[in-house]
Amino acid sequence: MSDRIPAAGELTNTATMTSDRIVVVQFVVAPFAMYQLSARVAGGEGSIEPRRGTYPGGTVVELAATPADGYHVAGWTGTDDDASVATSNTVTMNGNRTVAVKFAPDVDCNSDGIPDQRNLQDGDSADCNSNGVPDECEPDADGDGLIDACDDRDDSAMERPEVPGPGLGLCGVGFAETLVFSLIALGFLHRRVRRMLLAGDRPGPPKKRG
Ligand SMILES: [Ca+2]
Ligand SMILES: [Ca+2]
Ligand SMILES: [Ca+2]
Ligand SMILES: [Ca+2]
Repeated sequence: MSDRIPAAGELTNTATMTSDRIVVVQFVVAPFAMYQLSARVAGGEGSIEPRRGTYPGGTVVELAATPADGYHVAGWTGTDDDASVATSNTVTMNGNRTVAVKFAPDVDCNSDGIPDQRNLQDGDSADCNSNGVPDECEPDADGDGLIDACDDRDDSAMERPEVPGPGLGLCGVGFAETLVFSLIALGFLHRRVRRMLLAGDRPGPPKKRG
């Protein structure tokens, strides 16, 4: 027998050895917490399972959303991953939980006949800013193929380097062009000099005798 009867949950006690003592401790199974889940569809156009339930603390409950035809998952609240736009999600029951899924009508902004959400899920479209809109549908002001939301450089103001015009100097034209031009000029000069020399050899008009 101990010196005193402990309160429930108390972990220490004493036994004063003034005589033989027999001490007994008793354990009981602690009651574990049970929590309530309530799940709903915000705004309709589909369903969610399970709708409700009672679970031991720490249970990870699988959630499955089923959108109506022509709708897709637009977002979740109260789940382990509210950023998800997938039809499945989880909620960890560390307390009473209320979760909701929201559906939105399918959009086909890139006009390929396939809902854009599926384009993104299938990897046929990129979504660099993670807004659920295929990037080919978003503005690209400078036309470099990178949408404005993901483009940190405006290339529209950049001027293309000027193409040099034809010139006589080596800085304006290439070496080959300069060489060809020089040869043509040399040929022309050669012909000119030759004509001048030939003209000098010709006999002049006969001189009149005085
Ligand atoms: Ca599409
Ligand atoms: Ca996007
Ligand atoms: Ca751009
Ligand atoms: Ca750019």
